[in-house]
Amino acid sequence: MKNSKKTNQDNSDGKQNDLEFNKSSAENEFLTTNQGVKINDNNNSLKSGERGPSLLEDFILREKITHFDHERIPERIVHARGSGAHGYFELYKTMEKYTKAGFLNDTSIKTPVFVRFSTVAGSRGSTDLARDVRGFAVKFYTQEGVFDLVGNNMPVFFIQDAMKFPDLIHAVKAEPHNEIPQAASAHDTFWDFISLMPESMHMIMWVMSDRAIPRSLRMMEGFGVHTFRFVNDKNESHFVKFHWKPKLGTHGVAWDEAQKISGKNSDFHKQDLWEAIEAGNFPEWELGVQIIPESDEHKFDFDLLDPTKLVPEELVPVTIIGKMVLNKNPDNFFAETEQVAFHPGHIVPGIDFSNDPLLQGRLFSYTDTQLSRLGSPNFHEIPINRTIAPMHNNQRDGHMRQEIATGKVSYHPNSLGGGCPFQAKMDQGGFVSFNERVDAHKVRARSTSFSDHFSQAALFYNSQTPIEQGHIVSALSFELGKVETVSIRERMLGLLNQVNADLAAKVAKNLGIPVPKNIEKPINHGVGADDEGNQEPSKAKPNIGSSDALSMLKNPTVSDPIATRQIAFLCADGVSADSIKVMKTALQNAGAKAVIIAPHLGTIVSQEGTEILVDQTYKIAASVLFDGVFIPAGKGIADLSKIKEVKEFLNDSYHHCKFIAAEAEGVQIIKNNSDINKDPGVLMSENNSDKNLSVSFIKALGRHRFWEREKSL
Ligand code: HDE
Repeated sequence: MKNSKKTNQDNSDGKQNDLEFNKSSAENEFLTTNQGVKINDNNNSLKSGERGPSLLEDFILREKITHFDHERIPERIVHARGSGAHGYFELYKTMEKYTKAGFLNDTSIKTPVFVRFSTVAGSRGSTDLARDVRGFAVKFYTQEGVFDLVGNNMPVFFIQDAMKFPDLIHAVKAEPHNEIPQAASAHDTFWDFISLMPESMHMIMWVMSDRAIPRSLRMMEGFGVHTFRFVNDKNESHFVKFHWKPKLGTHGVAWDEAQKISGKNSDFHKQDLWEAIEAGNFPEWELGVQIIPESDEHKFDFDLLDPTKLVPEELVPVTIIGKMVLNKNPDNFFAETEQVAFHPGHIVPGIDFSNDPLLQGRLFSYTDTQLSRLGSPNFHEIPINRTIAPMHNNQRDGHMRQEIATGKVSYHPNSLGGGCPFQAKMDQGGFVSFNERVDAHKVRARSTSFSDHFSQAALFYNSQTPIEQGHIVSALSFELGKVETVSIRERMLGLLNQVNADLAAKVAKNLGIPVPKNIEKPINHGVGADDEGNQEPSKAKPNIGSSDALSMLKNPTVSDPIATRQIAFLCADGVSADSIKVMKTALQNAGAKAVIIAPHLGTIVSQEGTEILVDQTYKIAASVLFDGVFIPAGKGIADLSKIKEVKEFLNDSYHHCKFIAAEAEGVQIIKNNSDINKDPGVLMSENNSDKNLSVSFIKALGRHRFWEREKSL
């Protein structure tokens, strides 16, 4: 196999040369078998007589059916449901002081990337809007090899040691006896496990927050989670944490909304990403790093190797070093998004691992899983996985090998092949592991520096606005309310009480049981317990403080806040075309999309007598698929009151704290609806085509939601 060489510029227009090389198109071609024989009849199998039995010799039928029978490959054990996109990464400023990685040194290099976002627990066909952590995996095709940053949209994880990962996943997946529930953590086995795993409490705060129900994959932060190392050309190491910051801000939906979206459009996130890229609204993230000198390793009151801890931005600021743009959808879901194989062990010179015991376990798992999922050690030859760097070694053969290695030498050292391929010295770009000194006993143990399970959980909770704290209380009340075993609920309340007494009390009230006075001794020696099963009932440290970076609502993104947002226009015959035009133009100028909804498809006739093209009907459209609503002026608008779906639409928008705007006759629809209180999130104007209304509506939409409304609901 020849490695097709990419240049720096290859991906600037979203093209992947390796993929181009393998693409096929049937345009103006005959239908053939896999052996290239032209097919004359693709409708009838070969039979002994028109009504007779089929013949075994029908190689065309057998080939077609056999291939079909083998179309599926095992879905990923975790992160089965995903969406992918191509793009590129550009560096703002050189990082050569810290790392020798070429793509982080040279600002003229445009590195192609492929990104796959995913949920964790659900099957491949499950809903996008499950309450779950999202995978955020980026494959950088660098000139020195593939670097995979296989992260999540939350900066910490449930467990501290890889040994517990199969247990965590068994607990969260559908229960094995009846395979219920799909893509949901609200069930007994998950919370049974969690209630015995105090180390997961920090991550539990994150997954019970609105981070777990993003508005869009384009509106999520990303994190490398583990501490990695940067290594420079003097072989000096710094610890590093990776962050992705979305240009569109970080936003979530309401939980009731998430559940309804799952019914109305379970591909909501996948479609949103696809359509944004097709429309040229390329999502962007900035890459940030927190850099910690080796000498500061022990300066924090948590352990940098503990993946249940983050490094607060107040302690180590995030330095923005570059940006990633996703500008091309895959051509084929299976070939690219399904077959892409990420691996935290795919690193390049200049990047190295830390001893985080979760990361260390991952380094084994990802190749292993590809062997069963993709079926061969040659998965690196699948176009989406190929490096753009020259690749030569003495690995040979195996299932579905594509490379035709020439010559008789496949070993090293050799003289017959002139010693090729050569080992590369460090100054020739050869990878050399950071020479960390390790001098220790061989033990199965956990460092005591990993044992504060509650302080950062409390830090996260403290850092949220009261609205966000309310959402965490509701999420916990929902999840634990679905748990059937009362002792599990009680154990969870005990743990929540270690994080924050007020949080525990509020959840306890909703569950109708008291917060246990003493934290129960784990019945089966939960992790962290001594030989007798006693667990140290540590509490969060007092005065833990707060960190604004952890809240979504404290971090609004000011640039272009409503770009790509979808606004529903509730219309009917007799609507005012002028009213639509003024609002639509203003929204479009701000980058948002106006969607005309009416009782029927085709066109409606405005009060001015013009025809207006309808995008969706009330039977198809649902409030949960939109970011805001506008009811235009017009004599015919009064008829909207008669349509049941319009009332549902408005009520859902209102309950999900969306901004609603109405003008002239449209205002009457709001006034007639007794379920809608006139709060500052409902913008009304008695004038037709009111430019001021469009200005204030756009400003309001930039806030994403009027969450304050929840108090009155
Ligand atoms: Fe993964 N994880 N993981 N994981 N993970 C996989 O690899 C695993 C962990 C993450 O879009 C699997 O190719 C172990 C943390 C993402 O294709 C598997 C442990 C983080 C993806 C696997 C972890 C992740 C995966 C399944 C604990 C955030 C999807 C299919 C030691 C930093 C990548 C596959 C994609 C996928 C194992 C923990 C992120 C089984 C053993 C922590 C984003 O190898």
